Amino acid sequence: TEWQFTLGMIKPHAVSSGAWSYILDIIEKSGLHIISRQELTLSDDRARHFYEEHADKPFFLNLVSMMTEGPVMPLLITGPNAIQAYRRLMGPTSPEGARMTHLYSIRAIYGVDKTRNAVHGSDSAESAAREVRFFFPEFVQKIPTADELAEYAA
Ligand code: YYY
Ligand code: MG
Repeated sequence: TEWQFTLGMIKPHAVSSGAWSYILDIIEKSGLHIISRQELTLSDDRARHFYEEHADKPFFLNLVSMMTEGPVMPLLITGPNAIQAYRRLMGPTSPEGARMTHLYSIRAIYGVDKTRNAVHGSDSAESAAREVRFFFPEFVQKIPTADELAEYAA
């Protein structure tokens, strides 16, 4: 196992409904740590940039308009294997599918449909690095690696 950082994000419908607070509790209860969080409204440009890998998909415009309809809550999450652990905790993209197979996942509980699926999570080390920098740039630069901290260990 490796200590990792990943980017989570609570989507607008789950911020405005108040589900966000239950979602934070689930993430912490799973053993992951939320070490920073923000609440902000994405501009159209910034939402397009964040989801640029999906620019050619048929759902792109719908996705961008959903992501800009109200405040989102980006989360800086850490823990052992945090990238995969948080993806598993989120559950599959479709909440309907999640309710069939991953009953206690965040998307099964708080997802509404394929677009309003409550949360985002980075899907690889590369996307985690990019997406963490997207929302938490100045802060993350200063975090020592496990190797850098080793000399202080008991
Ligand atoms: O990584 P994940 O969020 O589980 O799914 P992606 O396939 O990367 O799609 C990103 C995002 O796009 C998804 O969370 C909702 C939206 N979306 C959609 O609105 N309709 C689809 N058919 C597929 C994805
Ligand atoms: Mg994805």
